[in-house]
Amino acid sequence: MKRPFPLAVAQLGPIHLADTREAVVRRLLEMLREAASRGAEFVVFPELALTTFFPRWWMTSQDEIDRFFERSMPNAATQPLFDEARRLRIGFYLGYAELTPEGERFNTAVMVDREGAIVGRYRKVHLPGHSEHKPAAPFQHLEKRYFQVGDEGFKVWDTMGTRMGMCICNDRRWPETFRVMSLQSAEVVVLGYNTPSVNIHWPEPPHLRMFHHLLLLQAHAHENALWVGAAAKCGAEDGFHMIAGSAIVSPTGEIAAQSSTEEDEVIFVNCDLALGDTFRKFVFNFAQHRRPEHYRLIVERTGAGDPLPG
Ligand code: CDV
Repeated sequence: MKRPFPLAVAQLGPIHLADTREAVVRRLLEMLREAASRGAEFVVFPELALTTFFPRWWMTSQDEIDRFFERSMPNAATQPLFDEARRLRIGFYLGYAELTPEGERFNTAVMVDREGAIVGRYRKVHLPGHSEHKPAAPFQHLEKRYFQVGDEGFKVWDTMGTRMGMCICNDRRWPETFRVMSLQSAEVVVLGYNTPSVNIHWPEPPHLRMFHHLLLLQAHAHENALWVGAAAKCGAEDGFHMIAGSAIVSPTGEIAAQSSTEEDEVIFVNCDLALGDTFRKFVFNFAQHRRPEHYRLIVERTGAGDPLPG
């Protein structure tokens, strides 16, 4: 029997430094309404969805840094999104920079239910980039400077008729992210991302950025028998290009929907959660077939010579 979970992903085109939160929220509202009109009951917005991807900028003034952070959620700028979600009976995932009352800073996402209430919060664990200034690089990736490592792990929430987990951008490159959530029986994992097309650390061929992004979503969806909804912020933001490729991926590992632009765009799939049940029953049946007692690190050293590193 089918178990429908009508899911939309709302990709954002660029948000420039001069754009206000209010202008961005108007774009989010438009996509929320489109998602609802297409029958979606949950919509995924990107990572750091309220501002430009500010870790590309080296900043030393605390005031300048602080203006990219939210001190509360919802707040005056985002309240209309929560109100509209409640009116339309549609939940959402929203990424933003969180500044806590204690002065901690996280790259955060919240899960909001169809009542417009926050039911879950995730703080990004795998922070890419660097913390020092790289003046020779075309742009910076200063997540390690502006954020702390998330301190709440990878939780899952029973909400809106499914069990759902969250992660953020670079987390999607790590098998542990998805496996920890699937070990807690997640059926859906949602995430947002800002992925620069240029790698500032080595001359990576540009096509690999999109290839790895889709490869990882597809592999993790299948090997964990869950649906994945991934939302890009993309296009030339402040003149720096980021990949698009927002996607909804099925537990088969197939892409069920993918964005076709580098602008604001809604994609939609009426996901069947029963498809995940099938793979969890017959292939990735952890209770029957997983063998954690054999997943030990064993390096056998034979013969003469220098010991292996590590
Ligand atoms: N925002 C990110 O986490 N971006 C990284 C980039 C730096 C590689 C990503 O994994 O897409």
